[in-house]
Amino acid sequence: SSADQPYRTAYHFQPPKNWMNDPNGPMIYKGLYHLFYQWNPKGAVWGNIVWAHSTSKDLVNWIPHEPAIYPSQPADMNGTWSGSATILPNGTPVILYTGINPANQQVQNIAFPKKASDPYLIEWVKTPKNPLMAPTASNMINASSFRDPTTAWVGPDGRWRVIIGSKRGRRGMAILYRSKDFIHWVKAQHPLHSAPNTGMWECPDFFPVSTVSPLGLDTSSNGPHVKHVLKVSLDDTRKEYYTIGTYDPSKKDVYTPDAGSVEGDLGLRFDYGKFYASKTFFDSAKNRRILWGWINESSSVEDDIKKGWSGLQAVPRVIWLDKSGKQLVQWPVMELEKLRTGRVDVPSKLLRGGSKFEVSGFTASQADVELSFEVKNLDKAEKFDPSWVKAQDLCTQKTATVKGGIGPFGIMALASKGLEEYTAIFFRIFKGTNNKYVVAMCSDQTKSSLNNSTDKANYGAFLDVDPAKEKLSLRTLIDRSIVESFGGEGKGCITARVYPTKAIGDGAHLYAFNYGAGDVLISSFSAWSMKKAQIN
Ligand code: DQQ
Repeated sequence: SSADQPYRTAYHFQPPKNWMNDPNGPMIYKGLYHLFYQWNPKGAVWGNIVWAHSTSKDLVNWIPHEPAIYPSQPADMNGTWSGSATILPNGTPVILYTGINPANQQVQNIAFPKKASDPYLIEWVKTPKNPLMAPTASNMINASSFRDPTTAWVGPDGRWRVIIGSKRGRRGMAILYRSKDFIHWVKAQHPLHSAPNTGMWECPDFFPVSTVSPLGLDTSSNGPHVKHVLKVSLDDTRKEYYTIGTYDPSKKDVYTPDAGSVEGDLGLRFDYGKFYASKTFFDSAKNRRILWGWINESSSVEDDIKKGWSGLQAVPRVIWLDKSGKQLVQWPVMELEKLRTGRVDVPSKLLRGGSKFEVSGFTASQADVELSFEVKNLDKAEKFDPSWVKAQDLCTQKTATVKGGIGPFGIMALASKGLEEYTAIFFRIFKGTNNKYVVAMCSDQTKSSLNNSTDKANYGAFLDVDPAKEKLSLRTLIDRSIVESFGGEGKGCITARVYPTKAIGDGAHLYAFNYGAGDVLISSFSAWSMKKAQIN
């Protein structure tokens, strides 16, 4: 019941029990959305991994199926790890995934639907030809760092391409393979891309984005008005980064990040909080690209075992290239709004420096909150200290109660009545150089729980928004133990896991606050209770 399980979520994807990590093989097939995921059938910690499977008509409500892929042949006897689905030109899907063989080497395998006429794709079969790609004495591939094939794409020469995450020494790389028939794969001489000092690249994702439209593109699309995105998950830091660049399969068949793009831990991120092993797919029904990402626990392993589960998926997010061409933007799929109920609106109001107020009348433990601020007078903004290279450092130093010039202003979610507990999501505005303002978005977990065994690290993102000309918007999805925030219309996303002990159920409240010296205007503020979705 929800009383003994206050941290289980109501509208985030979760298995009924046990450990879950990476999203695998997301796709749409015959009008049904499929999500597979790394799952431990035996417990709440990582191990015994199979591909669990669920399907959905709307990306909100999900029904569970039997695991689709599990160890069953020599090429995957010791593990069925992450991978991706590709829809072939004849419309049928195939899955490439990483198997762990009897020598504990990482190899790439294929699985086919047993009955392509079944929209649920319940049964999957493998070929005795597996593995299709493997480390050998001559190909120089590191057998313990060769995993997570992407969705494959076709070049103008008709050949398939796929990348697999790897490293050589400390150089992270995306090894490229090509194939004419999807069965015989030949390693390309050059990786699609690599970068020094980034370590193992897990779960690479490579996809095209349009420079002229927010609509998504099928993975093989290329040509004018198309840029490419390469995302990698860094095993060393358990953080992801992406670059935007160019890719022409008819020329060198390598990906080149745009000049000035940053590789590694200071690079751009889909999410500046907890978010890992993410993967996109092209939704051909609605012409959008959708991002899935795994949200790990911040609780102790002991607590995970006690509650009997570990891991969530972030809500599926539409992802597209920002008008600036310099970053991606994300927004929760609109289907999620079906769960909104009991809307509460706060009329536009001035939030004076040093004040706060409660917004009530909705279920604050399970909510969708959307608001925007306008700052008419930025005179009080403090000077930006350029040593704050990472917004996370700034947000760690300046928590929600540290007074500033303009900001902190934002919301306190999952707050107990006496504010012994709260998770604050807020903005600070600084004066930068060249008369430009620097906007930081923070998610402050330091007071999120009276339980001291949870990880309360703070997160931060710089937002490419000009507060002198634009509104500063925030949307936060609150779902019992997850606080998933979208700042600047989706330019900065931060996801946090929190485990309040008082701010649960009716004990949860929501406040708007401004602890800066300057006043800010709340120009819009709506909050909804969120209904429970039917998930697994
Ligand atoms: N998880 C999988 C691997 C992948 C890692 C194993 C990333 O395939 O590299 O469960 O979280």
